[in-house]
Amino acid sequence: MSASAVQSAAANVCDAVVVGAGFAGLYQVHRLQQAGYRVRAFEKGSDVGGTWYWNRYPGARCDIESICYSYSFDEALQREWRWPQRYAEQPDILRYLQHVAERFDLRQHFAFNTAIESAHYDETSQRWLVRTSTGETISTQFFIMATGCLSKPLEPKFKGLESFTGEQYQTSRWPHAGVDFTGKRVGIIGTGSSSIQSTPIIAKQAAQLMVFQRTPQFAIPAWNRELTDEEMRTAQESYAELRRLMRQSEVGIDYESPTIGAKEADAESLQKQLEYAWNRGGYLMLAAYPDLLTDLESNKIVSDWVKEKIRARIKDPEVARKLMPEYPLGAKRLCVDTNYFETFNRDNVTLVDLRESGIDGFTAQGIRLENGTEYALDAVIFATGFDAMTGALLSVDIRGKGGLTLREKWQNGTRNYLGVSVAGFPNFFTITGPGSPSVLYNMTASIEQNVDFVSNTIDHLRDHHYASIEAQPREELAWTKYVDWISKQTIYTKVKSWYNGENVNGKPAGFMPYAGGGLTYFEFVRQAVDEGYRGFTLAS
Ligand code: N01
Repeated sequence: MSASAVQSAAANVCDAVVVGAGFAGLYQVHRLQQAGYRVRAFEKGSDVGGTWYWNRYPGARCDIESICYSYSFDEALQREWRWPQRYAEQPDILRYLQHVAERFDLRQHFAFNTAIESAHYDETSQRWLVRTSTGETISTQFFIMATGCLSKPLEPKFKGLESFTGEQYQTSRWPHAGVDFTGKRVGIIGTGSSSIQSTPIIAKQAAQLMVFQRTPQFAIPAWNRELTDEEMRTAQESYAELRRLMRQSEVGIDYESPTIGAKEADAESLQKQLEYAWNRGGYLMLAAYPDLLTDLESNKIVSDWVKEKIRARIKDPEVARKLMPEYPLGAKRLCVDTNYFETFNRDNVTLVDLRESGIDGFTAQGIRLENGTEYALDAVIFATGFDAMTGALLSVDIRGKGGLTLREKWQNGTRNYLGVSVAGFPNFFTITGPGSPSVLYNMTASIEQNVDFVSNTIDHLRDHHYASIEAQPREELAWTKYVDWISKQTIYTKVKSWYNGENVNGKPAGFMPYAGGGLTYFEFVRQAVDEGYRGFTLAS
């Protein structure tokens, strides 16, 4: 064998393959390479960033306050980074992740512009054979999907779309150079977070904007603003305490909430508390009362109050009626906005209510509704969402013991243990898998805790000379049933949403994230570890 063949064969044998270069993949690679493992990492995009690499639409920003939306693992990193705004916008978050990649020299471990096509477990060698889109095959002991929850966009499927002669964009695949809509008639389909963030900005630029709405959404003002030097300095100096408080909460952020439910509050204190929550803004509205996500009566009190606030932002009562959400506040992912509802007061913005007549399809000139109404467009934007939580995992041909595919295993719904491990798929980990709190928790904080779990587990196997770990089928079933049961104690199951897969045709319905709270979840994980990896099989 030539020297270069030996070198390339060595590169194709490693301890761990990590997929994804977002918050999860970057930290996972950092932890493993710090501990001396041979790591290969792969990313479909041309650089680091994950969600924040792809979602470059105008107005994209996080809905968790910036100072909480960052890594906690390195004190110097958190002390040196300065967030410009209360809610960081996409370019700042991307800059942060690029900074992290440079600071810890992580890019050297990644192959960019490279997708993972398959990962097959070989029972004889107890290793995964991972194949890439560039034709490489890698043999690895551990296979880690750090692919995020909202990384597989739904492809727009509309009759006649191929005949449309205007420009087409997707919020989750926005051109890096940006788009100039000046003077154009623009249509945006969808009214989830991506649309709610981009609509006000596009409306200011376009000649006309038509917003095609199938389901009206709740959005709470972000009250975004610049962070002062003083605020940032205080945060930097007290990060240790802030992180401790974040980890003590069920959602991974530091907030206060009253101890009584909304339905127990008297009228005066209710009004005061709701105004307070509204003025804190954004996602913190859900912390107005502790029972909003579990008690429909309490939720209705607050939902009705929020609807009045929304109504007051819209001048035309008929437009306001059409924009009014009809489901419990927070049951679909709560949107955080800046001037969304006010945008419908502009003369160049039209709300098209698809509940009156749905989209029939596209013509060469634009969109035609089922009732025959046509909207001429120069450009259309699809803000139509994602195959959430499982989309990215199932887009890889993952096969465990006996050649069983993950898709077959999950054909009737997701099954795993603690959201991280799947029975029959040894040494395979998901960082933000279904069955973990992920999107119901501060993502950066849940990622860090699960990466720590995976990294510590790999260390444990190495130190105790085990070759593999996998979930036990009985514990997996118990966890899956528990995740389902706990979701039914909440209002999340009262409406169709991407949380329960009902936005994707043919996807098995079932609430995917763990809804019992992050604090509780991480305690389950800790206990399982303390009890010698209870629920897992460790094999030599
Ligand atoms: O996607 P969505 P998103 N015809 O699924 C509509 C995160 N995120 O990209 O509700 C007409 O929420 C669909 O209608 P309906 C955040 O977690 C975070 O906006 O299914 N309409 C809906 O209105 C968020 O929740 C931030 O009836 C169609 C919209 O398209 C998640 O990503 C920012 C349609 C899809 O909304 C997803 O948000 C952005 C059709 N055929 C995103 N198909 C932050 O702030 C779909 N729709 C951090």
